[in-house]
Amino acid sequence: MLELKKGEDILAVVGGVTNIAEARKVFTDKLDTVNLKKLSLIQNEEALIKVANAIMMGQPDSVFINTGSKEDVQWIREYSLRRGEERKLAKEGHTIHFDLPQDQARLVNQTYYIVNQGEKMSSLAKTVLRGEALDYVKKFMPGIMAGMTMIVGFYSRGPVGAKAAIPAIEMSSSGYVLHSAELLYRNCFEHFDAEAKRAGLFFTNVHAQGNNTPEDVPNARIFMDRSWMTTFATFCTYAGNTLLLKKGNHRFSVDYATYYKVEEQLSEHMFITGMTGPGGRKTFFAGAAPSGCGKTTTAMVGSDFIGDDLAQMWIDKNGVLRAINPEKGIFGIVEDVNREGDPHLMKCLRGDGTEVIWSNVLIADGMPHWVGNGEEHPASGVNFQGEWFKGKTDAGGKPVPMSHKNSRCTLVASAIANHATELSESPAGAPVKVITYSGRDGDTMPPVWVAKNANEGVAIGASIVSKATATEVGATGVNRQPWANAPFIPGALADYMKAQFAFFNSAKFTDATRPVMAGLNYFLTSGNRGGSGDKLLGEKKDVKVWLGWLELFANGDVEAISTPIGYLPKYNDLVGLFRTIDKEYPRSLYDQQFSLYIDKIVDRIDLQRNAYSKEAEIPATLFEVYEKQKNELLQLKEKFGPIVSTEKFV
Ligand code: SPV
Ligand code: MN
Repeated sequence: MLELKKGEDILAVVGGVTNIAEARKVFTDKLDTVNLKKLSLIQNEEALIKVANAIMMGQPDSVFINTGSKEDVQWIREYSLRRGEERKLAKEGHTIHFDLPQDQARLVNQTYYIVNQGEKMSSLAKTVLRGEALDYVKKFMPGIMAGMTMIVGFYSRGPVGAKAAIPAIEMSSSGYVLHSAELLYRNCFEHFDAEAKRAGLFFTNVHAQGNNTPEDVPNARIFMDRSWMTTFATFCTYAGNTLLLKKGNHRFSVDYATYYKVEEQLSEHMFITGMTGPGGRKTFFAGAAPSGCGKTTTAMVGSDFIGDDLAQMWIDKNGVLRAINPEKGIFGIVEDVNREGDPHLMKCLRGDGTEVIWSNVLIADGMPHWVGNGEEHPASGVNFQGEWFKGKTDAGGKPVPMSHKNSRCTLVASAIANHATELSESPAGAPVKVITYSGRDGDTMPPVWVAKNANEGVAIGASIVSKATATEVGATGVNRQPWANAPFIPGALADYMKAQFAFFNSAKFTDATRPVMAGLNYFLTSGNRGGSGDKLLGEKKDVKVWLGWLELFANGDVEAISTPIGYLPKYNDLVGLFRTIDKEYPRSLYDQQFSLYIDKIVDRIDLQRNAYSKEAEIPATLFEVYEKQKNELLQLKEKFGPIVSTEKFV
């Protein structure tokens, strides 16, 4: 359940501005004539009252209205440099931003949904009652922007006019946050009023870093007020915690789709990319993967890359699934980004002409360096922890890597050579034919498998697992990662799942347009498949083969092998695809990758079934899919033993 505008609007309570006349008074008192004039172009009263309340709460020394003009964006860059939030690097347009050592990833233990008494939430979500959140904001946020400028930006999460695009306001005392917003989101200053009217809502984000000292970080909070679609972020700078246009507003979009747009829209943690098939045909994919599991790399393998993190989807009047990227840039992990696996991205990072904000990498002689870049490494430099030198160890004697595992680069997506810029900006969205779900699964599922119907497809999404990654502070162990979206699903998982079943079974799809739904897994290790050691059975660039095979399958160009878990590729079809990436593909490797390891799969089904049994009101369909697959797998085992190669199915 989600009831909008329920309970007190914390921003309004603390700011104290209740009507447009008061808001205008705040503006004449606090804004200089230039910024007052800029703001006069925004007429949406609700939005203006939000801005006035943020000013009254934060008490900045001045307010800067960012219209997205060249001059305004340049002012933001300079403000960030002036305040030391970013520093210039040797390459033109490159800067470095360091987050505090305590603030290198999403602060999951300090991130809360603000809820009203009695609201049902995801069992994976941390919540705080409205009253407690109000107490926090009252205590820590009044005057938090003193001595600083509050920058206000108006953005569209998606191409202006697209059915699933929602506008948002970002207000922050950080130049780095607004500079990042300019690279990652579409400034829609001129269209904000019209977009807020068309969409029927907008999101509001307020961030203040305070003094940005390690002592403050324990007081940091990332609050998302579901009912008022407003976020508050304090005492931190990591963009995943502060630029809440990204994951904060993604969570609101998930909520909105789940409760207000059932069967109409989905909001997913997915890349969007296009593959070119025979005869130049383009087939578009949207794919989920948990944070830190190679989503950016997969997206960039496509010939027509659109987005690497988020997707807003709907079904058009012809029954075609459409997807837009709410973002226009990349906030990508750089560890292991190198020329071999990520040639296009590397060209932007090491070439000239692309504006890049680096975060938390090593800087030596004005150049950024990071682990896994495939280059010579400097003997020393400066990173987020200060001086670094080869052989540096921590207090426990453990080697200190030169860059943080979650160090990132921020740049516009259109700088990437294979970016489909025109289609990305089209409000019609990209026509998506294939949905993929992947995790980080060392021992169970094959590299690619296709659901036989929408229900099995939803079950694949519900069953993603992944090892903990460096994108969250304090996360360890193996995690269930439903739809790779679980950290961003505010409401009950059952509600989200119902919305998935409703969407993918929608009668608006035809047999020809209903998307193919598939699982992907690049993380099988040799040791788990009859070999030895932790070595992966594949390599990064094989992604192109798995997506390439799905491209052929989705267009009816190849037949597949029917198994209890879904359709698997035939060996001969893969051999040809491997040849396109200059690789031999031995039959023995295929057998290792695609034989069904029945005990493992059954264990996985049991793990998921047990976990979901504890969750209230999960649709019976999920358990039916698990039950059917398990029974068929056990029958197979009886006939052929615990490891069943694909030959057994012909
Ligand atoms: C992720 O961790 O999934 C990201 C970066 O895309 S963050 O903004 O931290 O969410
Ligand atoms: Mn992400």
